[in-house]
Amino acid sequence: SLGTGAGEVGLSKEDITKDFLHKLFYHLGRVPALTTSNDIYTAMALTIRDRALRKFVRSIEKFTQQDARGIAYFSAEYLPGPHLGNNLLNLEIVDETKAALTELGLDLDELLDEEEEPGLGNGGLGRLASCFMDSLATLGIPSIAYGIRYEFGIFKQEIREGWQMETTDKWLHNGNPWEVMRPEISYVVKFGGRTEHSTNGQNRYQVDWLPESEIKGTAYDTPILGYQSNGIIMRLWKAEAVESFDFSVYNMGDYYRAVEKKLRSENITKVLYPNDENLSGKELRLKQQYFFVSCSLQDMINLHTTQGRELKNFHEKFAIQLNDTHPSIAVAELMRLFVDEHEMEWDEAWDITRNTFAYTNHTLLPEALEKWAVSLLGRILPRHLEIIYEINSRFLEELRDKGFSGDQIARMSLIDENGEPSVRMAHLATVGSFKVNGVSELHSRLLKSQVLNDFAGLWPQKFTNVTNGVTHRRFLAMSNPGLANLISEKIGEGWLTDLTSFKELEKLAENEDFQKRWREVKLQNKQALTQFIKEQTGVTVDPEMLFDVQVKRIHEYKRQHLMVLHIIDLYLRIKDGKTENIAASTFIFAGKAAPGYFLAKLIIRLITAVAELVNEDEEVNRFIKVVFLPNFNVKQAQRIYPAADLSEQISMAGKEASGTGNMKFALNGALTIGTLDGANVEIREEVGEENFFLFGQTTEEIQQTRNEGYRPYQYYEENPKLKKVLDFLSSEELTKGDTELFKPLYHNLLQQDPYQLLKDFDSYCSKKEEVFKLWNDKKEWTKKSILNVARMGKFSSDRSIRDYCEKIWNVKPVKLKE
Ligand code: 26W
Repeated sequence: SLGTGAGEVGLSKEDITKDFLHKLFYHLGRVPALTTSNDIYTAMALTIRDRALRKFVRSIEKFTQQDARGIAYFSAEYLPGPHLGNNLLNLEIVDETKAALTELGLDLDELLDEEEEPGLGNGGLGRLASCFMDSLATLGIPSIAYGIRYEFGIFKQEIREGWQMETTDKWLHNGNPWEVMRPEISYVVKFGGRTEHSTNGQNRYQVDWLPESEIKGTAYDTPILGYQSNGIIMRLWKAEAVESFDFSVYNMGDYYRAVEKKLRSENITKVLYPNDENLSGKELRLKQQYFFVSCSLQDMINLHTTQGRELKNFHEKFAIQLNDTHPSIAVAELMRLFVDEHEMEWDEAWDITRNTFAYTNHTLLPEALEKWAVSLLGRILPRHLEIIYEINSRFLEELRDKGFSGDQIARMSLIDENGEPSVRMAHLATVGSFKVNGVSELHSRLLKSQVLNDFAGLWPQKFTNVTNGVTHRRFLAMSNPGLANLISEKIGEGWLTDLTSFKELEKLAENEDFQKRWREVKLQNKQALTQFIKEQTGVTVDPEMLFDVQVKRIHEYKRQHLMVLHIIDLYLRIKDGKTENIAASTFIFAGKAAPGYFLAKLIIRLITAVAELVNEDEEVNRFIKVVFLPNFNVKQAQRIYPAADLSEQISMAGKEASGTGNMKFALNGALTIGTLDGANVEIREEVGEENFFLFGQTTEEIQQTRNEGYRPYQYYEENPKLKKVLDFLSSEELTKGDTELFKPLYHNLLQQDPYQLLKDFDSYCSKKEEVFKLWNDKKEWTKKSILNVARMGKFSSDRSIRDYCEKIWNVKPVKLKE
């Protein structure tokens, strides 16, 4: 027997040094004198991965052996960010590793800089999934994170002549030391073809799916550690060709055709679709979704049955959380596996299925609600379409029995018959789940009153809220060590596992010494960002200025251009010599635009045009500077949040489901200027309205404005300041002669203004005046900053996960220390 296998991997400085040199020599075949910085990073990553593996290697077995219910998180996206620093923190060996490297004449920060992050997500939804993994691991909840191992993640963004350019993200080009390939864990997934219905020997109605093609999915496991705790597994599937007869010796003549087929199979997990909040209806995307869902469900059934358990207990052993509708085809797939492949009766299978899934909705935007054309779905997944029809006909029957009207039934149907018939995935997820949740109080309320209103009437108990959270370990302890150390010095380190203990900082909010040190930390962080900005953009900024920041995906509803309108107003004022009430500010933007989203790309172009104008004008750049940092990602975000003074959360009310950047900024001591949207509402409630810059219409007021027949042109005509700012969009000065450049934005705002920027403009500008005023009162500003941090306890993802445990999964967090 191999026994327990490997010997111990120690955590002392000496152990780390020894293993590091060992990896460098035996794994990479290098001697210390002849290494590249990537070799050094890789050797250290492998050294730390061994220690991570040590923690998680038994967690899959534990997962199935234990009696409690395990959680499978299904998400098409993850954004874990760099692993090395976080793993060091979680293993509590930052100092040891630093010391080991220093002795070798190496620098930990340089190593951390080498790591290329897995960009396996678009934005908020993917990052939330990764924050949840951190908390699940820390809280010791048996769980698996299933997803897709995209070979190319979210594109890299470059700025050329002011425009966004996309290049492919070859994140695997130097190998990936954090993952373990599991060739023995693989499943076959079918596509296309037709079904055959028959009655078999035992008189059982049997459906066989005769697919057109088959693809193999192989597991790649990455350990995700918790703080002072074991880890969980992120299991991502990669598509490969099955070793079918195509590859057998009998078919040598067709070798090239076989290879082509293999290449086509591997396409499925090649690239992440870079659209957020806008569905493209692409066949390959449906295939990706089905592929990862089928592999994951087969894996779970395999884990379950190899433990000798019966499928009728499946829902007692597992809850599956659907991260938006992207994995919602799982409802039909689990039914197919139960009924067709495991010969379960429909009613029993449906019962188990509905008690297994829970669905999180992340958006109310109509253009983001997934629908698949019946024709496409039927061609790729013919059996699933039949199953969806069967689920639907039984569901609509139930509605008829309950006396629902024809209109209501048409609205609730899983099939949308308006125009091209399509499957409404949110309805499938809702019908197939035991709980449905939104991601902030406001969003959950709107979900019930708008998008899923009829369903909330039918099943009020099914609907609940779990407000998002963020891991304060990555987004404070790791990325803002200055502030973390200052806080720990005052209240100890208990906050690492209990963010509510930050309450104790309240009593220090007016302490002048503490305030001074608080400001020193912020200034240091701003100096570091200043240097980064210089490296990335060539722009020199002054860390003494107010750092006013908006970083997130570029989208009209998020209203980056509202911030730009205000900057233009400042520019015009400065040019007019009216500089009295302006606090010297650096405006920082970052974020990617979906490659096919023209107006979003034009907003980036607008920011870069304003930046160029402002930064080069000696008269103006003493007062304001504007920066667009290219290629926003987790790694960059970790540099930005600690250095921000003001956080811009200015979406049109009712559109941002939650936001999570808002939490990361406030956690790092930025004050927020924001609308009553998403989790802003709850942040303001927690930090106190006097410590939050609120502006703009409420969701209800927005609705009312629209109902009354909103005419943006009227605001343009009646407000001379706004008119000047908007007209400036086509000035020679801004456009360098290309006066047509921003016309599409200009017309959009004057004619439709779907996100009511013009209506909220005045309210935003006057709030900015208050910001400037407060900025000049250092003590008051610092006090509010401290109070913001002190009152962020609610927004740890540990709290979110505890809420999921209690309100949805019905499991108890039990932290198993090793
Ligand atoms: C079909 C294309 C598509 C792709 C991704 C549609 C929608 C998405 C995501 C749901 C977009 C997303 O990331 N939503 C964000 O989710 C965060 C986590 O809950 C919230 O904080 C953000 O408000 C929400 O926009």
